Amino acid sequence: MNRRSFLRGIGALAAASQIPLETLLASPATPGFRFVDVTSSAGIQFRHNSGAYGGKLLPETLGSGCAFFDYDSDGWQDILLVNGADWPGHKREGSTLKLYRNNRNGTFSDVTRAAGLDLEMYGMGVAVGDYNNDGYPDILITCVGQNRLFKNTSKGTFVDVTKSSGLAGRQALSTSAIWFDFDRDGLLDLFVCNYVKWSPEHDVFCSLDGQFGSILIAMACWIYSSAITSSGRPNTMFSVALMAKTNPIARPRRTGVKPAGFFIIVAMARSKMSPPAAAFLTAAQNRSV
Ligand SMILES: [Ca+2]
Ligand SMILES: [Ca+2]
Ligand SMILES: [Ca+2]
Repeated sequence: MNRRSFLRGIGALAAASQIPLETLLASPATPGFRFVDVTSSAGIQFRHNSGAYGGKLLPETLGSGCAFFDYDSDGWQDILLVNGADWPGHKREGSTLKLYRNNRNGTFSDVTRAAGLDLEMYGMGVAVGDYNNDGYPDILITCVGQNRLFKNTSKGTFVDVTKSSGLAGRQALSTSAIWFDFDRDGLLDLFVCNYVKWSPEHDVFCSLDGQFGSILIAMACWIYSSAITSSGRPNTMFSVALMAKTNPIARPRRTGVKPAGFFIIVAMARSKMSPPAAAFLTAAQNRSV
């Protein structure tokens, strides 16, 4: 139910019951539970760094994601927090991902450095999946620039396999990603969502009066199908299988900026894909227009 439907329903209920609308809206909800902020007492000390220095760059308004996952397979959920970074030429504090290990008593310990994840990158999101089927979850960090894939060594550490996995050499503003078995071969494949073609040089300031503005161009999403080699590393069998028709997604108007972005996803080789793959593409196309 969206907000409009909710308010319409509340209005109808008020009219039918003759209870003033203000009274209904003011009534406290009783979901039967409540949340308590335990961030500090749990040992989580994390501050997101957007890198903002006054340039008001687009990625500063996005990100970043986080994940609950059991990286050491001890049966207790651990926490990974994605971080941004300082922009080139505006170095200030330095910031990295943060991995917190569950101490099994309501507290967490920062194990970022011990896990080999004390790395700086402008992260957007994270997708967790055991791509090599060894029972230990691996992580893909979507970034501004180069996305990063980290393989879980099963010894409490991660190694960067971005290059050996075939994911290197692609710069983008990637937002979210998902692991799923694209072709039902038992091995997780990877779908990466990209936002728009962006660089600091092309980040034009938009004003509400329409005097300054830019047109952002949607960027193709990527899909990777992996096969595990004898070394346990994934092999990218094919990469770009989708293309996005470029569209202007934001225009300055005199009354403000109206986001009107959408992707039109087209299968480039639909006829060569398995029925599940073609069905996925059809669904993606239907939902994205
Ligand atoms: Ca754990
Ligand atoms: Ca794994
Ligand atoms: Ca697969």
